Order: sequence, then structure tokens, then C-alpha cells
Amino acid sequence: MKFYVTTPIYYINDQPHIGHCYTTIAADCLSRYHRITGKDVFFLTGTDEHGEKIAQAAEKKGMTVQQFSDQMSEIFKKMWEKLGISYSRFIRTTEVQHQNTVRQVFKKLMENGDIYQGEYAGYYCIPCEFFIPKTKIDPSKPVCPDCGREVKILKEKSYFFRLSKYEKSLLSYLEKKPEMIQPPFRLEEVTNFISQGLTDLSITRQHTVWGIESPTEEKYSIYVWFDALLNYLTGVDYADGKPNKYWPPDVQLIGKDILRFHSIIWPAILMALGLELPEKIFAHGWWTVGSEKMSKSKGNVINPVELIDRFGVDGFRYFLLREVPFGLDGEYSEEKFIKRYNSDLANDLGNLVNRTINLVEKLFNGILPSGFISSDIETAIDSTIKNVDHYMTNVSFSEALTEIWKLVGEFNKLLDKEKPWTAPIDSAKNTLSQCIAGISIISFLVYPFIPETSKKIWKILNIEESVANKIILNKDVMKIPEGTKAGKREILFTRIKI
Ligand code: ME8
Repeated sequence: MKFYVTTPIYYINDQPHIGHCYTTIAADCLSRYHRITGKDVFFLTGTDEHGEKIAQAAEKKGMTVQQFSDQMSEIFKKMWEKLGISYSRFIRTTEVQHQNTVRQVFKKLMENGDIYQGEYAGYYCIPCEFFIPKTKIDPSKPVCPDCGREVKILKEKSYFFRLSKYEKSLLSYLEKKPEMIQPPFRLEEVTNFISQGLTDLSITRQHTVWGIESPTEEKYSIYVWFDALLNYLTGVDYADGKPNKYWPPDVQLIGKDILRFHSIIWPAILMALGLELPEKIFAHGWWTVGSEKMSKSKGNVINPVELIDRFGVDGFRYFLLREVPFGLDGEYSEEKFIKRYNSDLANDLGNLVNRTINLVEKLFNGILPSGFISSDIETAIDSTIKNVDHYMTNVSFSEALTEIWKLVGEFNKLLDKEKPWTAPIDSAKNTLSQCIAGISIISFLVYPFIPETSKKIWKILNIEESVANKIILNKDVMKIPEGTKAGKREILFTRIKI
């Protein structure tokens, strides 16, 4: 079975911040989970490099836009490398293949009659790269209704995408398949917006030079959002009207800020092209500082590099995926970060592994006890695997982690109850045998979330990484061969002093 997951492609006018990391780590976690459950995964991410905003940022730096884009897309790639992001393809909208896709789609929609020529008269917000109709703005104070920043007036010849034509089809599609919009509480916002009436969308600009050229006689640059949304088609080699075997996307992750583009314009374009719509478009919430959205323009961003250097990649990934149910907003604070790190990672998981291995060394000379598992523990493991699968199918990272941590708790409780350090040796062997089996299954369950930690545990359990990478998640991973010696031990997490 295939699994196609995407992130937004990020604007490169500035450095990646926690928000960008959040969506990308979430997509990575889904990809890793579906890989270890046996699916053929395609994970697309990349950078959105056209538009006025980017051209302005390059000018400020005194660079050509091309040089600037090359440099900034590398910065994003390096960040993903640092975070262990296992993408299948990194797309840049300045790539030739993507430019061809966009022109091909433009031509096809013109032939269909879904793109026509007219004149745009209204406002344009550069930071949002969005056209705003006159009716939405007070002319005495022309600011963007979304971001509150100044807008500019446009009156120019333009090509339009016939968005209004898809109003009814979109509504009836959502009635039949409401689960396309996730979390479910976002659906109403989308259907309300469509029901208020859709206007055709201007998809060219006369004067922006940094954009894909329209395939029309008189040249225009294609509107950056029309260009950007089509990256999801370029990613699967859309050519001659056909995407490859990964189509349609199974999960498209976005922030709630760009839900309308993805739940209205994007499906309408796909309908116009006669392509299947995505299975799920999941809009997650915002990370805020205080009550303000974290964003460069507000100057309140937390630097991810600093956090990674202090708490490790896995500390960072764990916090983002565990702290807030995916879909809701979350307020960032260092205090919350440290609390989560100390209690869940250092205390619960770190201690379980540490205590177990110390005892294995002391009582069994480092040979990992194996073979015994009580029916209670087996039932707990079965239900964890089942529940984690349910939550991961629903893109509920925090809930999946909560399930896994319940199992971590079971093993800590078992140690506390059975006290293998004072128990007769046969009983100690049974207890530790179960803990080792448990640690093994836990190392696979947490792998999508904190892969570096899993690798450290595999070393301790003497499981080769190359072997582990081929394992499909199931109970067989608990079977540690008789007589296996514990491998190299590394401290998983060191408690942070406050
Ligand atoms: O919108 N909290 O790019 P962008 C959580 N190029 N997530 C956040 C966030 C925050 N405070 N800030 C940003 C664009 N994000 C377009 C997308 S797609 C065809 C084109 C994340 O660089 C979140 O995923 O502004 C959000 O949707 C995305 O970054 C916006 O990135």
C-alpha cells in the first residue's frame, strides 16, 4: 500500500523557525510510522521561491533573487538534515520540472475554459501574497483583513481561474466526504466560506518579474499561490495529465493559516483537471508566544537551532509532538519544555532503560534475559499497538505518545513491584526478561517520534540498525535471541536542572 504525505512548501524570505519545523517533523513522524508498518511512502517537502516578498528579501540582502533562493533553500535543507527529516523529495518552485508543470496546467485549464482573461481591480497584500476584493477593505484605511499590514492597489489585465464554477461541486463533495478536512471542527469554517460565494481568482500579475511566465502570447507572471499549490503535482511527476502511482495525497499537512488555499482553491483546481482529491487535508494549530502567533514579522520567534543544541533533536521533536494535541494551538515556554523533557524522557523512558540495563549487568553479567512474558503484559502490548495505530491513522501524535507512555509506565511499575534487585534470581530473570521485551517493542513504537533514541536503544539491545530498519512493527520484535549480550550503553536523556 502507498502513502503520500506533504508539507507546505515554505517561503524562503527568512530562516526556518519552530512553526516550519513543527509541520515538517509531523510529516516525518507520519512517514516513519507508515514505513515501519509496511507502506510504500512518498514524503514531499520543499521551498516556495517565487513572488514579490522573496524578490524584496533578496534585494535587501543585495543579492540576485536566484542566488538568494539557492542560499535559502540550502538553509532549509540543512535544517531538515539536522532534524533527521526523511523526505523522499525536496521540491523547489524554481525547478524546471515544476515550471513546466505549472505552464502545462495553465494551458490545459485555458483550453477547458477554466482560465479566462479579464481585469483585476482591487488590493493586494504582499506579505500574504493575496488578492483582496474592494468590498473587504475600508478605503480610508487600506490594510489587509488577515494580517493587518498595508496593502497596495492593483488595476491590471489579468487571467482568472473560474473558481466560482466549483462552488456547488466543492460543497457537495464535502457533504459526501467531510473527512477530507481535518480536524473535523475545521469543516464548518470551510463550508461557511464557500457558501458565502466564491469569486474567480486572479492568477497572473503583470509586473512581478520573479515568477513563472504564463504560456500566453502576452507574458505575465503566474500568481505565486497558483504556482505553489501545483508543487504537489510536480512532486508526483504530473505529466501528460497523469500523476504517478502515489496520487492522490493521503495526508496533506498545513497550518490553519493556509487552510482556505488548500481546502478551496486547491481542490477546485484538481476538479478542473479531473484529478482525484486528497484523502485528508489536516490543518494544525499555531505555536504562540504569550497569545501571539510566533512569526518573523512579529519578532517573537524561538530559534530552533538553540533548542536542538540544548535539548537534542529528539527532545525537540518529542516536545512538539507531545505537548499539544495536533490541530490545537500551543503556547511555547521554556518551562513547559523542560518539564516535559525531565518527566517523560529523562524520568519515565530514560529511567526504565537505565534501571533495566543496570540490573541486567549486575545480575546477569550483561546477558539479556529473554523468553518469559506474562499474559497481562502481552495484553497491554497488544492494545498499545492497536491504539497507536488508531491514533496515527487519525494524525493524533500526542494521543499516540500518551498510549506508548502508558506502556512505559507499566514496565516501571513492574520493576517497582517485583524488585528484581532483592528477588530470587529466577523471579528477577522473569521480570527483566519482560522489561527487555517491553523496551524492545517501545523502541520501535517511539521510532517515528524520536528516531535517534530508538537507535541508541537498538545498540543496547544489540539490534543492528540495518536489521531494525527492515523490521515491520509487530510483536516479533520482542523476541530477543537467547544469550544476546547487551551492547554499548549511552545515556538517553540527562535531567535538566532548572
Ligand atoms: O504559507 N505555528 O509558507 P510559510 C505552527 N509558501 N506552524 C507554523 C507557524 C506557527 N507559528 N508559522 C508557520 C506559506 N507555520 C506558503 C505555503 S503551500 C502550497 C505554500 C507553518 O513559509 C505552518 O505549516 O508562510 C504554516 O502553514 C506554514 O508554516 C506557512 O509557511
